[in-house]
Amino acid sequence: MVRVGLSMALIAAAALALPSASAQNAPPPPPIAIGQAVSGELSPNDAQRRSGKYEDVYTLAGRRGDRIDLRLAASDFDAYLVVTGPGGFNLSNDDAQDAGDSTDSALVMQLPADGDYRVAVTSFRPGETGPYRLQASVPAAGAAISAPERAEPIALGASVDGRLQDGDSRLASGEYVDRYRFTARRGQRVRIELSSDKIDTYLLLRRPDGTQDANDDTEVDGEPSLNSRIDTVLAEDGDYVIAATTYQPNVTGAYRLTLAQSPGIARQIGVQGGARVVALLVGVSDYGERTSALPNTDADARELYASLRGAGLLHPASRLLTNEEATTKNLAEAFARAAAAAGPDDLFLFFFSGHGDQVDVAPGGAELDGRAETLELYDAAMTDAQLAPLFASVRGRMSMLVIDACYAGGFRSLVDRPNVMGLFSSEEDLTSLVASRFKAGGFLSYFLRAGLAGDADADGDRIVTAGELSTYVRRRFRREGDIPATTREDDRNFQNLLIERGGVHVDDVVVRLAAAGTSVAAAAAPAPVRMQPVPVSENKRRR
Ligand SMILES: [Ca+2]
Ligand SMILES: [Ca+2]
Ligand SMILES: [Ca+2]
Ligand SMILES: [Ca+2]
Repeated sequence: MVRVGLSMALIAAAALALPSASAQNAPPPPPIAIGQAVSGELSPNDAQRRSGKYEDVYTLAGRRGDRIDLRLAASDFDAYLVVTGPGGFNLSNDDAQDAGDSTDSALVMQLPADGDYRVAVTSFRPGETGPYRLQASVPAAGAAISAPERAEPIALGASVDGRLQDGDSRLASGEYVDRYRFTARRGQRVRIELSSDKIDTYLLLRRPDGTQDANDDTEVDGEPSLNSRIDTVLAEDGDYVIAATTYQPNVTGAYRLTLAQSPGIARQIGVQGGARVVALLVGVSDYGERTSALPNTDADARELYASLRGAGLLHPASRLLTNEEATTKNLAEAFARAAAAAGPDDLFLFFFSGHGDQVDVAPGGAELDGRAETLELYDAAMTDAQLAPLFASVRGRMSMLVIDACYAGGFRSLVDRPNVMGLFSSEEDLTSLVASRFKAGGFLSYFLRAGLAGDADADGDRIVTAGELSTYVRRRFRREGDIPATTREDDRNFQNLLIERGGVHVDDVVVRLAAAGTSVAAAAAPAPVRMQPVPVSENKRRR
């Protein structure tokens, strides 16, 4: 985060307001110019690149022919500098060549065109934080201009027959390497294959922010082979570099490299988009005479319903039950209806936001703690043991259980068969807080809604996977800092999100979103998130 004066501080605060997935609406980054140095800090409140690296961005207004020496120094993290600009300009540096053992970064640039250049201060590894200093100066006379690594262009859909031979570049570890470059758009899925009948191939893909994918051996037609393949979604616009190399050093020989649009991976190909979410959404704020009311927990269910419908995801058999509608009888009927409707192409989503409680039972297999957890419906409590058979009656492609209530973790035992995933707002013995500052009943409700509407789609392929959703919700929780929670006996602790994926794979599809830019997706966009910290006391209501 930047701390070089008021205007920048405001911009940094505004940038926080955006979920990491929607930086396109961010205000313009602060400027940096030749002769200027800025001190800043990468922090968990910064925007995150797709890879999970934090970044601070500056704009450099450049003229064709300008020469600029950019230095990024940091002692708490391994600095990484990425500059992009007009005409596909793209230069990055990890460790400056003239800096010895230091991990500081440097670029000496000669700008090819007039225009705004984007200078991104980030780290070599995801998640690193700490203070830094970025300096822009006139290069020393005779300083070598940084050039992108030499790489042949390769087009999508092209195959290249090449040969690793004496005289080729080598990796630091001694393997010969040929490099190829291509430009991609965020969200594209590509398949890169490197094969040879002479050499044990090794394939590297370097992303625009310096992160790298690697593959040594892959199966070919179901048989093990020494050939290599990377099938991946490209999460950022920009220049990607493929390195075709070998497993062992000093090996030469012919190879074939193919860059193609990927048909997708098996566990995603058959999953349909559209109105495939059979949702049973329950939110209770008003408990009549039974117990205290809760703010916004009914709205949690209502807004999730509206968001799924706006995104074109909501199956017509879906049901919303709020307040006095949320009775045990209505819930059982709604489950029966969902069970009849949800087919093998559908995601079944059960969502509850309201009070949760615990009742004493004999300690044993199902309740090691001697307490059964309950959902507090409008008319009565429902224990995890009572909910389990209802939930189990619904079959679909995948079932998702989301409980935003005190002691929600007690419902994790319902994740007991394949293709079931659970998200619980707190551990089994701890309370969950009302998310006042988001005007939401619960944090989980709020983050789930934004995530399913598309914010969780980290790689931009219009699929929200189980892994993406888990990571998104966890990251959003982490930004809240420590949220106070207590046990039933008022022992103090913190609200820790619990996610049980059971047998659900990280790449399994939760929802397939409509194509980017369509109006239904725009209608489903969540309200902007306000991130100004508020005192915990405003937020202390528990559920
Ligand atoms: Ca570095
Ligand atoms: Ca290999
Ligand atoms: Ca329990
Ligand atoms: Ca995705």
